[in-house]
Amino acid sequence: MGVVNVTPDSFSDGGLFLDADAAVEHGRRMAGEGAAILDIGGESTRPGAEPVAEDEELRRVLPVIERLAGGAADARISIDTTKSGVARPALDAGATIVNDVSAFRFDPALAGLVADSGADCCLMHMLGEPRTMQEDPRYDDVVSDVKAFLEERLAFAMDEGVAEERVWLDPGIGFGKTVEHNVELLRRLDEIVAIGRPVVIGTSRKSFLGKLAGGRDETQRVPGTIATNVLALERGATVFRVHDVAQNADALAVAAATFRLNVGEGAR
Ligand code: HH2
Repeated sequence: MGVVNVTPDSFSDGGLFLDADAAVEHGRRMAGEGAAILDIGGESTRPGAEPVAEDEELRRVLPVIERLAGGAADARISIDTTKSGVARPALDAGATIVNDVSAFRFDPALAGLVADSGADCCLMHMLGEPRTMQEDPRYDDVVSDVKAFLEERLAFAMDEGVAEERVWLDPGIGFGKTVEHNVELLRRLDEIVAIGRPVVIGTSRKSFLGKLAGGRDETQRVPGTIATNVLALERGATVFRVHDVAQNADALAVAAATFRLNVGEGAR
């Protein structure tokens, strides 16, 4: 899953793809590099971010979705939003996945929209909201707490009519988590996979990778991103949300071939 941030303020690529032509070209290139999904967002969720009004968010993403879904790229289109007022036109324009970092908490009506449209959805864990989530995050046990949250949100989605097989789950790396919380979630990701739904993982360029590697800035976090994605693959994740598609796709292809070989040998 390649990230297309049509925003002025995203944490690692804010402003680079605010222009629709640049965003479409970026999406087209990532699809060529192997992204099966393009995740298009018009609102930053970085720690401390202020909400973006619905009409502004729509103004940013809709022209990009129309062109990428309309044949500019050979990939499925995901709309990264928490608002049904943005998701509805995006789905009408050809998006087939709704990626909601609030897991239907901010706009519960989004669940019914997803149900009616037959789209897939990704429900992600976040502690509270972006504005305050990094202020002293605490858990009893981060993996058990995140797992319980995702199970509850899956049940809510199904109550609202979303088919179980349409739901993907994401532990929300960096969303109200310390470095230790992020590492623990990755180390025990198999416990989230055990819920039984596809697991999405989004570590790409995030600050904990910079801290663990001795203070790397956003542009220097590709090796750390790859390390976490290979570990997540081994623990059962199936969707990898990244900014640097070519490098991650190569690493995951090699890792996947190696894991398959191990499985085969074990079976003989
Ligand atoms: N992370 C970000 C945004 N959306 N969606 C899912 N499912 N999982 C994630 O980990 C995730 C996400 C944050 O990254 P980015 O879009 O690059 O930054 P910003 O929110 O500043 O635009």
